[in-house]
Amino acid sequence: MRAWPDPDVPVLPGHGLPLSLHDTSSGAAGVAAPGQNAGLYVCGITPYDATHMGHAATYLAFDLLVRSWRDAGKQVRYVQNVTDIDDPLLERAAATGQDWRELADRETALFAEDMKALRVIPPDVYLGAVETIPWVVEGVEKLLAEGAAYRVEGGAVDPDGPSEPDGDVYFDITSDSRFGSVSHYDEPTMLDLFAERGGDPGRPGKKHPLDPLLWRVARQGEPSWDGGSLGAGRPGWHIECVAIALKELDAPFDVQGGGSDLIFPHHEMGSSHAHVLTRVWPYARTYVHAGMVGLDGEKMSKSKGNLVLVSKLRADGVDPMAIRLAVLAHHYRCDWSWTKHGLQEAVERLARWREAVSRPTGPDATALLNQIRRHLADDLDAPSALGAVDHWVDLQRTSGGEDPDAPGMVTDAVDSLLGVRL
Ligand code: 5CA
Ligand code: ZN
Repeated sequence: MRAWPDPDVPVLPGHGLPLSLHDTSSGAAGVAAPGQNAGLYVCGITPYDATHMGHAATYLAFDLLVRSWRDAGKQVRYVQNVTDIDDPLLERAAATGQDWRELADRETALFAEDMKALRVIPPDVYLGAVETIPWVVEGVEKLLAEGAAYRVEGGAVDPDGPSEPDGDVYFDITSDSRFGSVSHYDEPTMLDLFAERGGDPGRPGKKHPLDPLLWRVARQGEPSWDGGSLGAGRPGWHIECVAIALKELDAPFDVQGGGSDLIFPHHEMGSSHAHVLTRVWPYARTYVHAGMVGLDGEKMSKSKGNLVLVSKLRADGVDPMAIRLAVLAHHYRCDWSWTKHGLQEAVERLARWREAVSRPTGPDATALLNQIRRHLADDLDAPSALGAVDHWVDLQRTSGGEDPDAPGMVTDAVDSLLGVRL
């Protein structure tokens, strides 16, 4: 799958600092990727609807990470998937009378346009679930051979419902001694979240209600692919990301990222699948989760329909750099709500910054560059980095300065580290 083009990223004088990140699994902050190389896997979109501000905020958080890592001289290998086959996609396609492939292609292309407009650095490896099905089949066959997976018999799930075929494959969560080590949730919480986020706790024949689907055998009217010894079918969700990550990154890799709605079950199950498959633990050294973005106090989600779309704002003529600033005004780990007021503040901030750097000289900006780097190295504290730029801009607007290099240095620092082109 082709990602979107790379934005230009100015190279800055000096270099960035070791970057500390909060790890969901340990609950503590620590330097992520202490070596020369950094491996990053960020869970990608399920393309059944357009990119909303919540998705954008999550990808902008990891964009800041990639920018800071690169600034610190690291070789970054960034992998992202597209869940281009899954229940929500088929359900939306059926409800709206579209072909599921056309829906996925259209929304994936729109996402790329949004990411490009927001100057998000694309992943180095960008793969769809459909194009990596043989890797999933290989993984599920291995889990079966290890005794960590089992086939479920068919039959009616509820008396009035359709009869399910034999052979869906499920993961046995008790096969992983470390199950629970990512989220640390108790079982009632896990059961609630599992049911809410795509799991099927009530499926008859499972050994444990939390056991997740690995391979869904073909049903009438559903797309399916060759599954080797598994029979024709399609992948479960968690194994999709594990199969891609284990092929494209060495386990353990540095950061597994996504929104906080992926802590459980998605990243918990991924960790367990990978532990059994590789015997290596942890799967990712650091689990990084972005907070949930809402609209007027409610979680923004496709199913609730309360979406603020990046593409709609762009079509309304909002400068993508203002969208970026509106998002970066919130720490990535916070839950927050999108508001018109927040966007208006970002529009005004952008105008102030642009005016300040358009002058031929300004106050020395070396200290500002160091401050931006320091704030970002402290768990990607973008709001404080924006505050540091505000401070330089205020100085420029009140007393000005004589340094002819300063406006250019501020422009480059804001572009390179915050992705905001002035
Ligand atoms: N395809 C899977 C991941 S493998 C998926 O969760 N897709 S998604 O389209 O639902 O979400 C894409 C990314 O946006 C995920 O990292 C998810 O955690 C994040 N996300 C979804 N909703 C929000 C929200 N309201 N606020 C912040 N991030 C969100
Ligand atoms: Zn994922």
